Amino acid sequence: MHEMIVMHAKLPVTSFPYNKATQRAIESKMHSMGEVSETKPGKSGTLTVSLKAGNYVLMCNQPGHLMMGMYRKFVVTK
Ligand SMILES: [Cu+2]
Repeated sequence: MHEMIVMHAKLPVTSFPYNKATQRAIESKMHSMGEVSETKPGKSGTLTVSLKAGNYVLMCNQPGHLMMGMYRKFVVTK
């Protein structure tokens, strides 16, 4: 399973608050803009968000997935 979270984040992913035991970013210490929760293989989900200009990361926070590289940084400009 995977999930997709839109996170407002200026820090690099390697500096995110992180729980090594669960191998997940600590979402309560971050600023999520919305997410598509755990989705099974072959299934899809949708999410609509309004984003102000800034730095964001689209990421999966299933155990280990973030640090395996399952994210993409993007910038919203005016
Ligand atoms: Cu994943």
